[in-house]
Amino acid sequence: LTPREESSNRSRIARLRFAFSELPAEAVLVTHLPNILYLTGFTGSAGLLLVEREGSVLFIDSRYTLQAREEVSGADVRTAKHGLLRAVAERIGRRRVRLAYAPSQLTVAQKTAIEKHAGGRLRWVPADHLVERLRAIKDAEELSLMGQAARLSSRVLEQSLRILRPGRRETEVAAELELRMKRAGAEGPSFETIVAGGPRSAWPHARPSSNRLKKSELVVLDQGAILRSYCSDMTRTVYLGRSPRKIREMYRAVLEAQAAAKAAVQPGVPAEKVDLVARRVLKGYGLAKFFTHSTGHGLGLEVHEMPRIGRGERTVLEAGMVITIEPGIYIEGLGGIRIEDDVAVTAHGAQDLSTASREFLEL
Ligand SMILES: [Mn+2]
Repeated sequence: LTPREESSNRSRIARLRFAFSELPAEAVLVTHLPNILYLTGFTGSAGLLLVEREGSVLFIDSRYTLQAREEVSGADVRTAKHGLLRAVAERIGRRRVRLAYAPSQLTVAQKTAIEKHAGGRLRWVPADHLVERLRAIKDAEELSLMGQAARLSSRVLEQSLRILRPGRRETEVAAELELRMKRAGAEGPSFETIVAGGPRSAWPHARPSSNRLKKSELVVLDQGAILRSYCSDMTRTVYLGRSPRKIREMYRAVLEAQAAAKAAVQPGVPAEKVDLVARRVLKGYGLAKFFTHSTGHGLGLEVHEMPRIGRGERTVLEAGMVITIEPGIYIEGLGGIRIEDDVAVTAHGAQDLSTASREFLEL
């Protein structure tokens, strides 16, 4: 742990305290693991973080004692003997505590177990997104890591194009992409790699199947890597063989929509505006009805996080956010075209983190 990492965890917890100082609460229970990672550095698969006005305690089980000693800073670590929920409840004890929690990240069973073991003077204060709002704005070190993750994905995708040919199974290509990511230093894929050929490319979230790629088909490749806990997410669409003009025109329309959406990215702009700009371009080509998902999403420790770049999303873009811009069109029977990049919001607009070529490739 570097001194810089230690001080950054402390300041993140300090910012969380500031955020909940506006709530009628003495403490926040953090249950969502990516939030715990963000605040303390802990990468384990189980833990609960209690942030109080004065101190913070991360409760773990004995599997993680050594790991937490190495990873955690900014919070005290306690190894719970009789379960994490009971340890949290015992810490609260008979005190009269108003405890903030995220309703979408605590089950009814967990809540009941804490109540059972606490002294009965516990009050719950629902508060979603306290940590997620902090996470949406990346610091310089996070931006640097995300740039590296995006470049890694870009290189892996470009290098893997040469194995794309008729006869290859979708699963085989996906496995190759994931292997290359790890060889390039990634911890793993940030989601199950999508390789979808022909009519299946019209399924925006197709899982790779045992189908073999065929000549004269579109292939959508959507992949991301995790590098030092940060995700990338990038999509390219290629054609196997010489494409009909209609497909090339559709590709150009999607690329134009993506460029227009990127150009609309500015601090102060509501996220829904960026989505609207992409949609308007596709509308001009009569393709808007085939664009069936949002234009993008925030990216960071999780592959989907705040803000959503879609209809009705009023969140205002701020410098330091990292988002995807990924318009796509999906036509039943024919296939899909999606072009996705990761961009950082800067004072001067969108800065591309993904570096792979966006030119339409006919392989
Ligand atoms: Mn995405």
